[in-house]
Amino acid sequence: MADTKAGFIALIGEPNAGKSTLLNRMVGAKVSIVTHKVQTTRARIRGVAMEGQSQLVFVDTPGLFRPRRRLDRAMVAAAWGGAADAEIVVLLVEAHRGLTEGVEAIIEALEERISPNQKVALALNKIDRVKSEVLLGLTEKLNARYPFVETFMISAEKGHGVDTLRGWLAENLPDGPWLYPEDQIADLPMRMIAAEMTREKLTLRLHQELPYQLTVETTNWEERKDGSARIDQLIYVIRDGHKGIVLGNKGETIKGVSQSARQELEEFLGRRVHLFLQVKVRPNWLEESERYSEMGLDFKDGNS
Ligand SMILES: Nc1nc2c(ncn2[C@@H]2O[C@H](COP(=O)(O)OP(=O)(O)OP(=O)(O)O)[C@@H](O)[C@H]2O)c(=O)[nH]1
Ligand SMILES: [Mg+2]
Repeated sequence: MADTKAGFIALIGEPNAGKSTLLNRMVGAKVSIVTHKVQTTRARIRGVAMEGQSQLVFVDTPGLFRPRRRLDRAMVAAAWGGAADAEIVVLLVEAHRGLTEGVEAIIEALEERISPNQKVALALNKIDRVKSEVLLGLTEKLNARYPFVETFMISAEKGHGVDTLRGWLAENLPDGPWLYPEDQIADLPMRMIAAEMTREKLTLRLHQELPYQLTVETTNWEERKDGSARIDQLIYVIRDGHKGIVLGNKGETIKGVSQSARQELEEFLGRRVHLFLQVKVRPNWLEESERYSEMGLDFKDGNS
């Protein structure tokens, strides 16, 4: 077809800005996990949306922040890598927080990293949380700081302004053939999506630093004759004490996590799932390259 368009659109921003929420809304399915906590997304996650003759390949990225650990550095590198590959970069800024130090740092980095053939748009997100009067001032302030090609005011969660953004993105992608089959919505192995679903439930239930000190891997996936799937997953934690907390009193916590992850997996797959979770203490997993490749990250990116 002659008049098709396609390309990559990277969603970048501070942790918690709403990037994954926006990706899921654009795609119309939950392919990237979402929590109220910062640093939920750890690797690049691609989701595909169609708009007329355009194919929009959204790239959800980890939030950009000042990294401390190897994992943090690998996450931030993955985010900038996503931006580097994109035709269009959308910077999400939380409307109720405005031009924070974190956003300022991202803009400074953008000035160095963006090439002239890339377009950078601004999306003020969470507009449902502010009075509309503040939006104009914020738009002016941010555009004085960086020459965004366009500014959008959206609520990724409620859906306000998202159609306008999608339409503009579709128009502004380069001409070219589609990059994925028309019916594909995600570009992530199913075993990884499944591990992420469990990690989401763990992150929602566990407090303080614990969600940042564990990782989940799918170790086995078995299709059964009755149409159901048996999925085995390992949760790596760094301390004995953490294992106890993840299991919870009489195994209550892990049971709750397993139930809600299983329900979501069943919805996603449209069939029955038997989910088996095991917790393993591995004090050094944050320094093991295999854990990074399982997450879709480059271990070397974490070198300081
Ligand atoms: N009120 C409101 N909340 C939103 C909106 N968009 C996202 N959120 C909430 O903001 C929180 C963070 O959303 P995420 O999509 O996980 O944010 P993220 O940018 O992917 O975060 P990281 O992966 O940690 O970088 C969640 O609690 C969302 O429900 C919005 O438009 N309005
Ligand atoms: Mg995210």
